[in-house]
This record gives sequence, structure tokens and C-alpha cells, in this order.
Amino acid sequence: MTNVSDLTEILADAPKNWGKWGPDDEIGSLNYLTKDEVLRGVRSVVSGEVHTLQRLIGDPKGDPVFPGREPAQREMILDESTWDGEDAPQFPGGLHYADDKLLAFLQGSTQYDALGHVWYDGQLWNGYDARTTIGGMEKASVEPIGDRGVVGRGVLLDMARHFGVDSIESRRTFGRDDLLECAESQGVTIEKHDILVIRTNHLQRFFDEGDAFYEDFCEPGLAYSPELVEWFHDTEIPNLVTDTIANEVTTDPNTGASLILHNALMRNLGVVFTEICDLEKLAAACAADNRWDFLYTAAPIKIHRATGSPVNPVVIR
Ligand code: UVW
Repeated sequence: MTNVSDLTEILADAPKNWGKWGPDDEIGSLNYLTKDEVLRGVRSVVSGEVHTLQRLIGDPKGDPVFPGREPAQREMILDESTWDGEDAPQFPGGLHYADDKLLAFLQGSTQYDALGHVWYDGQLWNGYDARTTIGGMEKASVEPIGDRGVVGRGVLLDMARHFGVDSIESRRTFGRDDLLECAESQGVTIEKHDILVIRTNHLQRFFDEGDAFYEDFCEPGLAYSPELVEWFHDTEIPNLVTDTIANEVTTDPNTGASLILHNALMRNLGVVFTEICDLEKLAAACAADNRWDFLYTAAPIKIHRATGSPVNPVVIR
């Protein structure tokens, strides 16, 4: 591609939260989720209805992943057929059991990105040197996020419904004003420190289109603008959760750069990203009683030095 602007140039005047929570911070904007914020989330529970947001790993219909990654492969290691052979392990009392293992990209299913997952200019979140990623994340891995857990008031913005479509098409972008208009049309206010959950239902197209889904790949989603980033900064959003593979438009239509918001929000502001969620049942429930806020809870699996890890967020309405 020609005339692609550099992230350094695009984000030259963008705000940063580096140092705000000290020189050793690894959870960024999750620091906003204090005990009071947890209780604010609890107060949004009305009916006790529970929704889980993880997509099935090993879905017989396929697992959507970012180009270059592969879906997880589960391998059966032990099952009843193991005891057909003579070399089968023998246990006192005649115990048999099943075992399996997973070969998986840690970003290849519903997942939390570590804050150090993306960078430019040789620096990660909080200014950590990008060379601390070599061989495993020395800084800003997913482990501290898993350790802390994420609990707060979540708000669902159903952008597909707002745009009057079943699923948002490739490349379509939206910004701050669209989010605010969507919230207004749903009758919900996004408050400071809310966990923002955005539905596009774009991945329906993965299941409908098969391999054609990856042709000229460009997911729809939030597109970079200084106003949008300022809004995230001012509203102190701790966590952006979506049902697309990468939470934002893949290629920015204005600059040609890839995944600008990963850098403007995650690297610079410490906003934690949760991707590839299944929001369909939650969205239907919210639309049915026109209640769009809830208690959001999640904890990615703790993996030492990892760049991200699978998660099954739980929402209580
Ligand atoms: C990339 O950063 C490429 O992808 P994701 O954030 O979706 O894991």
C-alpha cells in the first residue's frame, strides 16, 4: 500500500496514561475499576439472568481468527480405545479416563489481549521497552489482568441494530458520535468507568460466507479519530469488549494504517481489549426489556508471559 501514514505521526498528539498508576503498572485502565465501581455494577443487576459471552472453541461450523492465525486444535490423548491395546496404563481398581490437549493461538478465540500485545516506536504500554516482548512478555503480559479480574458496570451498544442491519458489513466504520447516538436511541447513558460492549454481529458473515469471509479482509468497527480517543480518555473506559476479531476497523480508511485504536487505546491509554465475543443472546435479552446495562465480570486465564488468553466473560442482568 502506498501513502500509509505512520502511527508515530498519526498519534503524535494523542493522550497517554503512562506513569499514571506508577512505573510498574501492568493493568492500565482496569485501575479505574475500584470497589465502588464493582458495587455500581452490582446495582445494575435487576433480574439475576446470566449470560456467557465466549464463542465455542472447536465449533463444528468453524472458529473465526485473524488472518495468519489458525483455529485451536484439540487432540484426544486418552479415551476408552486406549485400553484396547496392551500398553494401556493400568490403575488399581480398573480406572479408565479421558484426556485431551489444545494447540491454540492465545488470541484465537474469545480473549483478553495483554496490554503489551501491540506497540510502535519500540515502546509498549507505560513506556516499557518493546524488547521485553522477546521470548515472552516480561512486562504487561496477560497474567496481571487474570490476577486482578475485571468487574464493573457494562453497557451494550448494539450498533448493528442502531444501523438497522442484521450484521454490519466489512469496512463500515463508526465513531464517537455514532456511539453516543446509539446510546441515546437505546435510552442508556454511558457513565464514567463503564465497560463498553459493542455488538456488530459481523462474524455472522464468517458462518454464512465460509472462506469468502477472508477475501479482502477488513472488519468493520470503530475508526480512529482524535475525538474518539479523547472521549475514551475523558470517560475513563477501562475495557472495550466487542464481537469482532480485532475490536476496530482493520485498515483505517483515512490513513491506511492498521489497528490504530489498538495503539491509541491499548498502548497509550491502557484500555484493555476483549475480542471475538458472542453477544447475540445478551443483545436479544437487552432488546426484549430495553435494559442495556449489567454487571460484567471476566478473568482471562493466567498464563505466564503470555500476550493474551482465552476467557468466558459472565454478564449478570
Ligand atoms: C492483532 O492485534 C493483530 O489482533 P487481535 O488484537 O485481534 O488479537
